[in-house]
Amino acid sequence: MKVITSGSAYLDIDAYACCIAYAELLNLQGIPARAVSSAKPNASVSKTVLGWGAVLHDYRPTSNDEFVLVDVSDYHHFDPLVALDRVVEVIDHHPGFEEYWAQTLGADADIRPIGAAATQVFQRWKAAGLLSRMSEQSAALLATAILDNTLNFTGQMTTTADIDAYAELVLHAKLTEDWPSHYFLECQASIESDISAALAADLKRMKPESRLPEVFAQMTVWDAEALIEKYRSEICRCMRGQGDDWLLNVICISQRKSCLLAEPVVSQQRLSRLLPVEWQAGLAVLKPSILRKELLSLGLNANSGG
Ligand SMILES: [Mn+2]
Repeated sequence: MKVITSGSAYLDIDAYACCIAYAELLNLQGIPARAVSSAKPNASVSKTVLGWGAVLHDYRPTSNDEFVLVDVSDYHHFDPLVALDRVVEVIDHHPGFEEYWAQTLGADADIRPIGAAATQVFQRWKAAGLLSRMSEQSAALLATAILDNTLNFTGQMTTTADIDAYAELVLHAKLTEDWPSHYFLECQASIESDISAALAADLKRMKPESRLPEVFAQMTVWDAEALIEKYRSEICRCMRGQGDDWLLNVICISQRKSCLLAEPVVSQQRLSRLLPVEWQAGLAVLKPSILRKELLSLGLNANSGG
């Protein structure tokens, strides 16, 4: 049995879509596979998305299981059910562990800079010539994962492969033209209904070599300024509870920018050392928007002298 799984902290729409759609492809190819996760979906897996009815599978571990990791390659953050020595394939678009997996798995590690891991999974379907047999749910999940991870195609990691994959998937899934705005507004409503849960659901602890604030939360919404204005004190209270070096990146889809919120001066300084940032009362705006993994690349490159 191949167990398709992802990270330990939370499951975003990209990880969720990749687990389900890749397990479906392998099963169609006669390779027994299950989409499994011990982590809970975060706000990016919206009510409408959950309503499509695609689900993760139950899992009873056996010692013969092999693991396929999607949308994660840092083995410190693997789902706890993973046995590291039985990882047979990695599909990911986060930087930092390319070399390790190239040495361990060779061609079975597919880690590259691309907007969404969902695009990589789409390409597997395409290469297998099985796209016409993909379920509508999987097509809708992969399409939505591409929207989310590319920030509606405004993110700096967006490639033409992401745009092409979305175009094909959206037809197959029969999604309407207003799906992007509908989706992102729905995510914002869900975030606003429980701010502290939304923060916890996309919060990472960064290592010192990342040069980033130790506690780094991120959320993607339609209107970032409205959210920060309305919920700033609650956000700061939650973040202070996580440590004294923290940053929140609120990605604003409608205005294609990032609103950074960091009250600790030390956290503001970390960012300012990596890129030009103008802080005003703990707030800074970056245009175009930037993703945590893009900032991580900046920090790691700064270390290697690049
Ligand atoms: Mn992703």
